[in-house]
Amino acid sequence: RHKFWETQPVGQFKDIGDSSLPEGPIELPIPLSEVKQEPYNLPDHYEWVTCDINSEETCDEVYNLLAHNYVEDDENMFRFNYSKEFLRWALQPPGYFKSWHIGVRVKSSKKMVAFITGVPARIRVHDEVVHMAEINFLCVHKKLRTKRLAPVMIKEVTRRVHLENMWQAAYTAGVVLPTPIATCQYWHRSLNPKKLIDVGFSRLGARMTMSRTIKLYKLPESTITPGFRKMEIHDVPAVTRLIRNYLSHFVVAPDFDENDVEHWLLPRDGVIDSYLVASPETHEVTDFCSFYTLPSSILGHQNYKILKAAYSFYNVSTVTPLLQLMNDALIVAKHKDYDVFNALDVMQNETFLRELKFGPGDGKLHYYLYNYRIRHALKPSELGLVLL
Ligand code: NHW
Ligand code: EN5
Repeated sequence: RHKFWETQPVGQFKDIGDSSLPEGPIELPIPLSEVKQEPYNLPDHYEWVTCDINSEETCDEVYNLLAHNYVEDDENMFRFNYSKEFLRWALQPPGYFKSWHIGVRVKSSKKMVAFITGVPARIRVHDEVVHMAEINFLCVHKKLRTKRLAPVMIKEVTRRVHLENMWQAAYTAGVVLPTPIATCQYWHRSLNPKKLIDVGFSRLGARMTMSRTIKLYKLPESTITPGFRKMEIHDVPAVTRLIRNYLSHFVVAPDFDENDVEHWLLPRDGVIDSYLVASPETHEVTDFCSFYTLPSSILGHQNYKILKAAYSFYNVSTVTPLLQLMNDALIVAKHKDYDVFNALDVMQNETFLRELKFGPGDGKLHYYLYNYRIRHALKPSELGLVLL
């Protein structure tokens, strides 16, 4: 069934439920001198390129490949449209390796036709902090599909990760592969219901009119929580303390230090938004919420070309109820003209989704680890990790 994945050090379907298998690495590291030193072979006429995402021209090419060939929903109505600024942010966290930003070009024309990336991350699994690669943006041009190029791309990124002495990876996908550590549900909160219905993202509910629907999703003009404000650079130490403590409660979660928090959570226009509440007495940060910006192209619509979506990222509440904190996040997102606010049922998100009028989407997201076995699949609420 899975000619490629059956050959890889990942949990196999046949092993599900086998409690004799140990938790942890499936294969042991080998000496770096024994890691294949040359790139894998590509079909004739194609060549590997290491992408300099800081180059305007390369970033444009990657952006265009993804904007036309990356992930679509199951009915091909929407396609992710990651912005160039977002790609630069996603691909250059502390300690990133340029060699993990891998393109494939046509030799003659130099046209970019495939892409895959890794970025380094420390991810804790139970009590073990593992140095991993987060793999994302695997994309093969529509005209080159089903020619088994993806397995070559995956093997090549694996080789380049090994060359940096890392042996595990984390990734998510909308498709089922051997074998998910968790399966999560996408939820959607309408902010601009009329547009969402017009473009086919959502439907008018039974016994609902447009005006009743607009009223249903109405939000207050301004945020409710006293002291709710944008995160600033001087907040990094306090946010790091808050988030580290919170993430320690999940089975799988990133091990963020101050540099990671500055990179991943400090606000960047049109990329990442973060808000917090600080105690006026102690100045300690008690509550935090964040969302990233990922628009989708609307495929083949007369009037609308882009759906502006916010995706819930990391949220922590210790004083302000999470429900109220997330309601304020919705109010901010509405003000900033997002059409929809998306979230997964990870961490404690289930405690606010229904109450804040999120509805389940038609998409699922499966989480995977490469070369690390977990004995039992996790509930979404045991996951403290959000990938972009
Ligand atoms: S998930 C988004 C993936 N991208 C898209 O869906 C974009 C649109 N689709 C495409 O571009 C986020 C193509 O359909 C792709 C497949 C390129 C997906 N992950 O070349 P073939 C990520 O980026 C397997 C993993 O003929 P294709 C995460 C498939 O099961 N494997 O197919 C990426 C089959 O193997 P099997 C996937 O349609 C994580 C083989 O590919 C997959 O032309 C990568 C068929 O290849 C997916 N999303 O191209 C893994 N989709 O065994 C990282 C299909 O079943 C692992 N396949 O025969 C860790 C590496 C690092 C380790 C470090 C120690
Ligand atoms: C790796 N970083 O299917 C990511 N999205 O539900 C790669 N559905 O937007 C993996 N089909 O349900 C990505 N509207 C996997 C996801 C791929 C994209 C995807 C789903 C997630 C999605 C929308 C639109 C469906 C259009 C037809 C959806 C319903 C919204 C409704 C709002 C009102 C309350 C009920 C729900």
